[in-house]
Amino acid sequence: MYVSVSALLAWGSLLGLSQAACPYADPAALGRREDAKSPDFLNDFKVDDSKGYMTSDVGGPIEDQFSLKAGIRGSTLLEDFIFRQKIQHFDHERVPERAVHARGAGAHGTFTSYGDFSDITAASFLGAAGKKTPVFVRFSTVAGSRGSADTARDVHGFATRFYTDEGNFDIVGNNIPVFFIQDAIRFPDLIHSVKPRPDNEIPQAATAHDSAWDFFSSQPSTLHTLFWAMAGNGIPRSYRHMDGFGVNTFRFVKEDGSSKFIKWHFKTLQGKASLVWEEAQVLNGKNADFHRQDLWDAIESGNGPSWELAVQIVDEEKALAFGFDLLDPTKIIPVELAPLKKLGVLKLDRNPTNYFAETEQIMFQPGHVVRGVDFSDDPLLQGRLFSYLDTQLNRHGGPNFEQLPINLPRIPIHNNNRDGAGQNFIHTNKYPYTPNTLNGGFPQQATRTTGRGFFTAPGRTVSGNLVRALSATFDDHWSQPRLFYNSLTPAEQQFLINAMRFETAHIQSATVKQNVLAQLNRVSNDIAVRVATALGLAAPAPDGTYYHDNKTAGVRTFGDKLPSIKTLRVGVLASTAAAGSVAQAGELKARLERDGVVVTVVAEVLAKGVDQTYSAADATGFDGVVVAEGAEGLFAGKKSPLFPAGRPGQVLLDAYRWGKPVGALGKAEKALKSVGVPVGTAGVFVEPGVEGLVKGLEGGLEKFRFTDRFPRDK
Ligand code: HDE
Repeated sequence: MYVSVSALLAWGSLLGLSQAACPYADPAALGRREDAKSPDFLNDFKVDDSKGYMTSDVGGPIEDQFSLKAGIRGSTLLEDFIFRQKIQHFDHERVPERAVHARGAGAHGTFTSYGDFSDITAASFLGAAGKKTPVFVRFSTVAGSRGSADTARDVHGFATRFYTDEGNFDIVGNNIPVFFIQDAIRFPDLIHSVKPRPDNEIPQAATAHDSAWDFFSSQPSTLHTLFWAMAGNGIPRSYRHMDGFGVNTFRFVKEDGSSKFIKWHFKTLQGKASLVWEEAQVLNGKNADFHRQDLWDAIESGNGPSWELAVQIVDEEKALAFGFDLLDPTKIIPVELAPLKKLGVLKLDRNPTNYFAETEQIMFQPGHVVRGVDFSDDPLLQGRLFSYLDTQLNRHGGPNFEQLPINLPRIPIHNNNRDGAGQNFIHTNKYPYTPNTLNGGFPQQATRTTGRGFFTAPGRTVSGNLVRALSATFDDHWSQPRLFYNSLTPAEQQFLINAMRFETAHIQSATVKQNVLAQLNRVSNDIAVRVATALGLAAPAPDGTYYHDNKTAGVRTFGDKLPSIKTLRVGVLASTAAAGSVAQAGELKARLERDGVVVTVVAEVLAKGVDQTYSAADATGFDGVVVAEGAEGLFAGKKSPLFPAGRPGQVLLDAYRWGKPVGALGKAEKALKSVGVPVGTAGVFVEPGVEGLVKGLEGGLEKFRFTDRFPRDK
């Protein structure tokens, strides 16, 4: 493996370093290859197969289409190293998938700091306005295996690697700001309870089963995260439309060694948006790749997503000042108590070249911190600091995975770690120990004052008796789920209730059902009653110990206008059999595309101006649906061998039922009527001309979902 000096120099400038200040300015100091062709660090590792002959792994040109046989009809020979090498490599292609977060997608981008934040942290990537740091982000679901569907209801991973000029820094976060448990030692129990049953490996990527709810209801620390997952946050519209959170409390450490507690936040600049459960379920079958496709397409079209990185900062003496413990990862700090301080913007703009080499082999660790960032004593975080490195040794099979191109820091590595499987570096130092005199004392020891040595908070102290227990300050599991629930719109509250009804209706055990109702009742008697009703059970009498009417901002996924409709998708339903229908759809498409909306014209057959057929189209693919004139005849029960019975009407009606804006041009209004879409209600747009329709429809896309269409208990 080689690292090119000119690639590093180019990274140096991306990192915001002047050529003179860049540590790679002296190629000799690096002793690595100097023939780089591109500023992309990873380019030096890429293999271009566009010319040349097929070779074996060791380089000789070969023919690999027939095995070597003893006679034309004879058996294959053991000496056929070409056959053996090819088959053997194939036999070893798979590595263990991640124990959790196996299903995911990632992309490259850049973080740009808004300013010099040395007044709060010594982290160099936050040290100057406009300073740029390359990043790679991987999004994921938690429970499903690598081949599971994207739109399973789940917590979603949001892991970010910053390739800073002082080493790699990872925020290994989620799209939900809290976690199910408070002590890392319970993580295997949590995961065993949500993963498929041990006997028949059912269900895949789902919590709607006995063991998950058995654990949730026996371990009420799960309730807060569970509430977020049962609301829209568990089924985001896309990775681009969700926030990210560091979850655990970390510390910012300043140059003088003083520190404060922080919580990391990534706020989506696309706006938060969620699917509704019925469409998420349909998507699980129709398009298991929905989220990865969305991210890929947005980046390919030049509309890569952005997030603002922010922190909540709290004095360490205030760890218990808010009525909960800042070391407890099941709690948010409501923004009313600690405002978000914005630090910079993260933009994703480049798709990976090779999924395995980049997205699969990236190894994030909460322990990848840089100067200026430190851990807290949060017992979940402490356990995470062990687990990621450990599981990665298993996945990679050896200790040198940090040398893989996607993991390699963009700065030189000097230490006395040696050998091991897959060692890529050729160390020239014959004295790999410290202290030494024979190598001139190198590599030198950096300290806080010499060589910008890495340090964790020098002031940290711990004391106390050894105990296997959690602090009583971690005991309240019910107030914050209630805070979350109180902060949702009534429609979202109903979605949450519906999700709980769906999940609990799958529970077989009467005991587990009763335990669930008892826990819900501690959050809210109203919730317990509404879930119990659907289960045909009586709810317990109110238990008001933790009831309150407080609310907080920023937790809901419905009810706020999206800041942009760019990249949202609209399906225009047309007919190739009706003169002018496809042309009118094309006119609407051209107009919407001027505003960045992605439009698919659907008709019976593929033809000029038609992007998709009815047989392959579905409302899950669109954020809004419009019928063009001439297509109305397809909705009145007309049968055709070209599409499944009723498909045009199904696309329109599903879009309506799932709360999406729908519409019709001119006489296509008939289509709405024939499938029962109530013309004249909110989010249903009928206009004679394209311009008028676009105005209404775009407002509808901004609103995203018309939640009044969903029936509510009250
Ligand atoms: Fe993880 N987690 N986790 N987790 N986690 C892993 O590490 C673990 C937790 C998160 O895209 C694993 O390399 C323990 C919280 C993400 O590659 C594993 C505990 C949060 C990813 C592991 C937690 C996360 C992982 C599996 C409780 C949000 C995917 C593969 C103490 C802050 C990163 C791997 C990627 C992955 C352990 C809890 C986020 C098994 C023991 C809290 C986003 O080591």
